[in-house]
Amino acid sequence: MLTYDTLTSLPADVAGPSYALDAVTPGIIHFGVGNFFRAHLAYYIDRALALPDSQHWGIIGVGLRAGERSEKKEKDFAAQHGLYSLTETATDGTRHTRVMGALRDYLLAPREPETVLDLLAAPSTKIASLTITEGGYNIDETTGQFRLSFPPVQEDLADPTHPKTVFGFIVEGLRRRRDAGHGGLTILSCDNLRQNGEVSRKAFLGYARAVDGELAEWIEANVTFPNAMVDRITPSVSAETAAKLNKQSGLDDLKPLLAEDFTQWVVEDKFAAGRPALEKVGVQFSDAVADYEHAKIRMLNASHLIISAAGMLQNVPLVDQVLAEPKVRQFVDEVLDRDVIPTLHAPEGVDLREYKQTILNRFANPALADQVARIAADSTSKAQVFWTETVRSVLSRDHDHTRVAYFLALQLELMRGRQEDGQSFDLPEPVLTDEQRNIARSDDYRASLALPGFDSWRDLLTSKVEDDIVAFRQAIREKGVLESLPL
Ligand code: CS2
Repeated sequence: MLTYDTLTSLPADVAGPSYALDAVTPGIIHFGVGNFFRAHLAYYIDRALALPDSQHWGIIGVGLRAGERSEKKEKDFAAQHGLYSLTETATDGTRHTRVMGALRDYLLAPREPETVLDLLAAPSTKIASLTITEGGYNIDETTGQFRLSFPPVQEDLADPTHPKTVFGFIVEGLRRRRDAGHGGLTILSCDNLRQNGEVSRKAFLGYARAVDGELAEWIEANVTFPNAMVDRITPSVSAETAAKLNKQSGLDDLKPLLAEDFTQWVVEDKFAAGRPALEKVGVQFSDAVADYEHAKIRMLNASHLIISAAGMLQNVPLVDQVLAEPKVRQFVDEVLDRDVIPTLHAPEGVDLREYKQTILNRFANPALADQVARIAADSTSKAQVFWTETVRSVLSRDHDHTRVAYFLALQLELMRGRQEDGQSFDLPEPVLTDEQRNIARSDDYRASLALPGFDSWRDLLTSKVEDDIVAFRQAIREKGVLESLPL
């Protein structure tokens, strides 16, 4: 097992924290301790902890859901003192393994709600960060408003001092902070959303207003919500991959992690209670985060969705394998060149065609073995976040809508859950009701156009576009993905 004791005898090519772990105190409380967080925010903080006078920026991770998986996580992190190894792999196969020390503790909120609330209220906590997934912000895509009617939110509103949702926890923590005179903090979203800071503001203020108008005003005046673009491909780690990583590194790590060697974080410098010197560890601060976000989400994440739907339908499990098929690569390339790049405003100094090449090369990294099933999960939320502007811009002007219609057909076939060879599969779709899932899985082409995944562009679906989507769905079923791609 990886513990404090093993740090003194790490294998020769494995690096460990260069700062004293027992000198680290918590300054950040993070909700949603998944692989992406461990390879991104925790990676930058690990590097920042090695800077002089920076040891007060340790992270306490919080899990919001009880259950076997979270309990196992809690047990594993406790056994390893929050330590885990991160192996960064480059496309040419070079590897680098490092033990991360930024995560100082992991709490299960349902088990220790008061500890979580005390931490949020503590003056030493300066940042509450989030990776709660694209759909986790509970925003209604048609109205753009926080959904107060969502049952877990209703439960928190009925008893706000005993919260269960992330909104309930943070807002109750902020109430205690205000009452204790401890000042505000920064709510830092690290999720792939357009304007993730603005979305967080809407969500937390939407909830806070429903609890207590004065508290909401205090939050508006004392809490900041920086927008940020986050980027690092972090595959899921199966037991098999974990064993392989341990074999390669020589460690005996319960929670080894794998990521590409590329990483990027562009953030607005709006931190209400200070921040680590992140500019010294590779973070870019910018007032034009939106340009970076739009380019990343509409190019990388949107093409990831094409690849993952194509892979799921063809039963090709890894991203690099799907993209190795020249027709898929050509289709992705054409979507980006013809439908996406013309709608973007390039971030300063960035050439979007070069950016596209970098993305496609990253996808082709075989050492990552990134799973299409990871990306295809929760595709209802993701398609709306990653595709809305592209779909709207293509459908609202006189522009060839063929590729967009094909993507929408692919998306609906993915939600139908049947491979080309007839085998069915089941992916998590947390925002769909059972009834909506049944519609998605049925053969009713028209009814599926009414699913919530289409909310953000339904008003633009002419009968011609709808017919084309249906025709593409039929072609995908009859001929398979590769033979039906409109090239
Ligand atoms: C993926 C992302 O899950 C997804 O939809 O597209 O996790 C992707 O790997 C990251 O955004 C890369 O930064």
